[in-house]
Amino acid sequence: MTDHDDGKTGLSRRSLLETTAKGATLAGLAGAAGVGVGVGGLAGGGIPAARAAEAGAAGTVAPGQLDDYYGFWSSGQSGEVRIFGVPSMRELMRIPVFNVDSATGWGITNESRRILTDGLTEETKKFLANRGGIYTNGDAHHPHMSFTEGTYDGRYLWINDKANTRVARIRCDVMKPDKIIEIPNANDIHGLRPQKYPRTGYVFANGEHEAPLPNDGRDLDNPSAYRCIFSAIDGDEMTVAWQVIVDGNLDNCDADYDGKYAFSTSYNSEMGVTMAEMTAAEQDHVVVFNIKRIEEAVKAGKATMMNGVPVLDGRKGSPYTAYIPISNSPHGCNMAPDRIHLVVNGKLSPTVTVVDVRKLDAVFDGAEPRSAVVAEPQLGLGPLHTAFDGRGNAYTTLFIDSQMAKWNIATAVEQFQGKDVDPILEKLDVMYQPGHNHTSMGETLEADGKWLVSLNKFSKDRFLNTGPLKPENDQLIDIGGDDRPMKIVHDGPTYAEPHDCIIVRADIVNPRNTWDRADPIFKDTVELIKSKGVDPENAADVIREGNKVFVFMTSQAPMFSLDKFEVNEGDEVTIAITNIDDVDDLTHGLTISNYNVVMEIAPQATASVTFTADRPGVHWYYCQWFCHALHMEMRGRMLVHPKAKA
Ligand code: CUK
Ligand code: CUA
Repeated sequence: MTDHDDGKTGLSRRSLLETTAKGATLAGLAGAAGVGVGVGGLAGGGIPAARAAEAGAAGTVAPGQLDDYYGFWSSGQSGEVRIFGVPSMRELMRIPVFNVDSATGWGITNESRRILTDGLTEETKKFLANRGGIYTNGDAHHPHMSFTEGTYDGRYLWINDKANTRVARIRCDVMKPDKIIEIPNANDIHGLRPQKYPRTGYVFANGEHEAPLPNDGRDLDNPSAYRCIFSAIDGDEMTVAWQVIVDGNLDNCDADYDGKYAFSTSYNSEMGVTMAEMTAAEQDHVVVFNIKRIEEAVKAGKATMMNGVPVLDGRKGSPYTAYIPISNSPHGCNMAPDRIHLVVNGKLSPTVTVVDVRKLDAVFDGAEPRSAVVAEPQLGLGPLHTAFDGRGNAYTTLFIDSQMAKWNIATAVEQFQGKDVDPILEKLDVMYQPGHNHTSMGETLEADGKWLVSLNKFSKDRFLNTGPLKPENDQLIDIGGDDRPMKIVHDGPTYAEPHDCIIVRADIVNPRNTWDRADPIFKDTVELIKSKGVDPENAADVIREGNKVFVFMTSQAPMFSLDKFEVNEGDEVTIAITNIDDVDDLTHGLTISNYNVVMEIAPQATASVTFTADRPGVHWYYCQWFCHALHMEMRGRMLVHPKAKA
């Protein structure tokens, strides 16, 4: 469906361009074969411009056709993960993670609340006890997939929560989070990347904000006692394996392709707390973590246990870390798929700094840290993040210039050695102020150099005015080959605020169509139902135990197995429903009117919710997921008897 070596339509870009005169077939082809063929050009060839634009706006994939890639987008302060199709840029699904969701009941159902609370510290549980028991916001920046031997393996996604210092794991077989953990000792997890080799393995996570350790109310005006912490999470167990205290704060991170090093940028090596202090030094740094030395030290018992986690002191001079000076306030940190070059993006400096990771062993043996720097091309104003095409080129977002700079890594190295060459190949205007960018498979050894997404922070005039709050603009760029320029083929307005995304070949991701009845996410609920002597798949039971009432039902289009039940005011009611439909896409739901209760029950799932029946009266419960011609009729009544008046 794309114009790159298209196996499906058999149409090449060239053959399409040659048929431009045949306007009638083109409208179809533009959709089927991709706007990458240049809709603007085709419009001149006989299709009305509006029609061509429509083909473009509809995306590069025709209705009914599937995308080549899954895109996993973060959503910043919305707290969720979004699944896109690439190259159509169609939003396929949302995965609630750190937010509370009105459609699925995430944050309301017992199953989701278990996942949202199991990984919290006792101190946080206490803090949340009279605040509804869960955090209701999150700030999700960096979604990244599990790796095996340098490429995505389709098992999991991880995502950080900068707002409440958490890391979530999403199971890619069902596209739901199954573990969310709070990271002790650290503050405000920002940068997050999985280990690429030999597998994930570790998930590296940066605590961005430095704070007193322990953070118990001391030291407001003694920032020299503030600490910043780098964490390695065991991605299989979802526990923190070890932590390292660093100098400076931590921003973004990445890992190498050899399993030896992880890297984190620091924009505040000064450990300043005011803007003037944070930007004072000419040089900040990237910290290199020596994974083997850290593991050995932890094993040898050299770490201090803090809140159950072994913590090493990796401040300057320690054997566990190296600090490579980088010009003022670096931000993104991106490992190239050539396995050699790490690109550190300057932000306040117009340069990116390229580190040759093969030179890091020598640095750990005492060589000057800057001896690992092999290039420092000047790209433009505000370099934030870099992506790669697997052909030796890099693409760096320039926030202030509103541009994407394409440059060649080898040429940048030659320039650094004194040759009179210019590594910049091309600059493309993007709309406007790009933060992250990402190429198809670009953070893996299988980077394929087909598509580039620019996540722009401002859309300004690109869309109909939505009032003072405007969408961001995620633009899809056809990288093309090295023989033709980059081309923006799609404008994608998005709600707050995708910071980062990954683009994964579709064959790597293989979600289920219906739930496995033995799934661990609702195992506790199934056991609860069985413990009361009820078969979840044939349930139509109301069981009272004191003031606790259990209501067990099934759903099968278009009926719940109970069309009414009665409880007393003040009862603690648990409703558990098993969706016995096993037809693809036949999701039911339960909403209880005027009760703040909602849940999604996808095919073969069991879901449950617990609430206090403190509002007397007849309350309809209904299925909120359109499931059948008689969907409106899929409802029942809960009667809450009022307490006898004294
Ligand atoms: S950060 Cu937002 S644009 Cu959180 Cu990766 Cu750079
Ligand atoms: Cu079941 Cu609508």
